Amino acid sequence: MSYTEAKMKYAACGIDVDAAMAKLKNVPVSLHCWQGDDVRGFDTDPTKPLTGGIQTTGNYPGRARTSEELMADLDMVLKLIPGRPKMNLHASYAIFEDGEWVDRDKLEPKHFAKWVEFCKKHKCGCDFNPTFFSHPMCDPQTLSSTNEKTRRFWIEHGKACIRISNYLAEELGEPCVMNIWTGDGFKDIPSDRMGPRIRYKESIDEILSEPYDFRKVKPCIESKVFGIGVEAYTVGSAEFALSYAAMNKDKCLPLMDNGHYHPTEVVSDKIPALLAFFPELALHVTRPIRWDSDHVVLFDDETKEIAKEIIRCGGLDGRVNIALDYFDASINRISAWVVGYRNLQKALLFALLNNNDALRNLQDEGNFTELMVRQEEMKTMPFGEIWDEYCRMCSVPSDGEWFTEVKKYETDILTKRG
Ligand code: RNT
Ligand code: ZN
Repeated sequence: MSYTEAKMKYAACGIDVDAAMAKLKNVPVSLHCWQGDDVRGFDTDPTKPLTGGIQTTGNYPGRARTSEELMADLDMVLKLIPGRPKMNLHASYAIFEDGEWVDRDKLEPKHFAKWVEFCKKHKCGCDFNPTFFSHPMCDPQTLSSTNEKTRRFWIEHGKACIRISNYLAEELGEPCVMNIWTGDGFKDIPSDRMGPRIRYKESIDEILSEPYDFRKVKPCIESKVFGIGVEAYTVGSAEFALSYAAMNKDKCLPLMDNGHYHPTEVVSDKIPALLAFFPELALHVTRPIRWDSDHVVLFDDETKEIAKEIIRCGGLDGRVNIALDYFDASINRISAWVVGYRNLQKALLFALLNNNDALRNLQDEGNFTELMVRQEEMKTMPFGEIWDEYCRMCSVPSDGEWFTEVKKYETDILTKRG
């Protein structure tokens, strides 16, 4: 079947394929820098393990060890993904020059000047994240620590990150979503569940007291259910994060990571629930297998359902800030990046290719028989043809073409890294 025939099939269902592709092409979706180096960053000893309850597994060759290597890898990734990527950096990816080094509480915009250059080259905006993990000042708590020195250090880090986010937004002319996530919590049953949460709350209050224009810098509060080593109690739980965001709607957004809920809960269902109250929210799209395992995003049912809800709720018009968040060290890292990003694009395009008004009407009329029939029919529409055309339109290789380029890059570059 040709693209034209496929397009006609969609048109017969009342779906405008051109409009769908044109829409998606302009939606920013954040590409997380941390898939390229197993979340290690450049500001601490690279031989130290990851902390904060997150974990990468695998030692596939070719991990980026320097900012130059990471940027070279990202150059490659950006050639292979359609749509409108936005960079997403962690504070630990600061680039120090001429032997300079400062700790996280002293970071400045200039430490991200090279990244601004990189984003300008790629004509993309940039999101940001304070890094409250994998650092000697984690005691192991950060913003909820009882040690005032520790807590101050991390508050100062958060404030520095607001200033850096502001710099990124100003330089790149696109809002910067700044996500606050900590791994604070306990391995075993605590005797005080409230104290850490009060301290966490007060710390975030202090961070957000740093001046910023909320239209340009968008701090987010990400919740979590548990992490490795903090199985019994998470300070920034779902209720904590959501309540904080709800009580401070003029200052921050809630962020949902779909790996951070109990296994039968789905973020797709939470999107409209939150959008009934919040003008805007943020997402980390990932793939949990049994737990927050951060596997590469696939073109699977829940990813499709998340995409559908984003679209049905008008999320593509600025209400939903979409980002990827996963890290697999057991396969070619560039391929991991590209597969996940392309799959999220696929899911969004697939979701755009629905006659949502007609389907909503069937539900509203109580016509559940036809609703089921129509929804099932959409699953075997000639989506592949439209996807190929979208890739052509975005001047990136189609499925079946891009992997050859990654394999060549692996042979020429990645295997030569020690
Ligand atoms: C961890 C959170 C958090 C991190 C990144 C690196 O469980 O999902 O978003 O993955 O900040
Ligand atoms: Zn996340």
